[in-house]
Amino acid sequence: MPANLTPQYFEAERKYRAAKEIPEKIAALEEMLTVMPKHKGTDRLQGDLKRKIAKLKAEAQRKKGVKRQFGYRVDPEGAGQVVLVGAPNTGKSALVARLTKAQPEVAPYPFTTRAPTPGMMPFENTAIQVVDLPPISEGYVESWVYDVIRRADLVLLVVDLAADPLAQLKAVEAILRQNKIGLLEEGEGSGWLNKRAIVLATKLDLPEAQETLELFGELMPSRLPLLAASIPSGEGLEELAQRLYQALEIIRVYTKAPGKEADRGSPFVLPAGATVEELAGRIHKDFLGRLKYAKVWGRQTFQGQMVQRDYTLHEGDIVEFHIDQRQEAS
Ligand SMILES: Nc1nc2c(ncn2[C@@H]2O[C@H](COP(=O)(O)OP(=O)(O)OP(=O)(O)O)[C@@H](O)[C@H]2O)c(=O)[nH]1
Ligand SMILES: [Mg+2]
Repeated sequence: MPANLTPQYFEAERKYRAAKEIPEKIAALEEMLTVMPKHKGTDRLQGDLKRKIAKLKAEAQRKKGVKRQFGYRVDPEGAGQVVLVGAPNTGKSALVARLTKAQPEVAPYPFTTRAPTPGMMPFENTAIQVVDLPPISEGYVESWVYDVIRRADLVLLVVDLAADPLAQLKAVEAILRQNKIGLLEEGEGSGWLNKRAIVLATKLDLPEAQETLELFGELMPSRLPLLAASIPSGEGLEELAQRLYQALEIIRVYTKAPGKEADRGSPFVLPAGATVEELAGRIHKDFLGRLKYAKVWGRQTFQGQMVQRDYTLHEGDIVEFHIDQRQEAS
């Protein structure tokens, strides 16, 4: 059956071919789909267009939060930002693909990744952002990679149990040190930045990985916590999520209105040691000015204890704010 495509369709198709950005492409494809005659003869074409749209939407989603401007920048999202740093082919992209909905390219050869890919890893009632990065190696590393690492909350240093994990760790650590990022030594001086890091040894499922892990554990600098995992089997990944959360040094707190229950599904995430005042400020600036006191339910307080604005919050606390009802500006 002929498709009987109309001039409007061909016009939309022309727009699609001319489109440079993903949103324009999606819009043109959607227009093609709308103006196309719908009958048996166009079933196949409709299917093709829908698939193309779905693919572009997925791509747009992946690129969200990544800004390209003299390199890249990754907007932080969720409870904390963890960057994956390591030698080529160690499994960084495979890990992001396994832990999140992001789909960075995974390949059995080195230097696959060229741009950052963030993804959100669900953790209990919150999510941690994990960012796939290009490898760090003796060869050329673009300077934006170091900028992304500097801005992150935590480094996950990925090494490969099928290679020489100790050599990889030393090499990566040395390159970062040359770029004034310290993982092991607390360096000082202008531009120097010490970053918290956890080491993850991957490919625990491969033959002799267990022996390599034991040896590596004895030889590696003991300052860094060491975890191991198999990405295909998922072994060790639950513990990884727990340890990442702990290492981010954050707390989840909840708010409630007087006489109502707290919404346990959506925590506020704050740095450990944050006060009632910081929580109020996070909610609204005006709120902060009018805050009189708060009541806190938690393990460190008796239930509904009245506290002042400088009160230090703890993981799981529920906070009820009491504000000055007068509207006058302070
Ligand atoms: N058996 C096994 N293979 C793994 C594991 N993790 C990663 N791989 C494989 O190792 C290869 C490299 O994985 P990638 O995720 O592309 O590595 P990468 O660190 O992102 O590599 P670059 O982008 O080059 O830095 C792929 O063939 C993966 O399937 C693992 O835990 N076990
Ligand atoms: Mg990669």
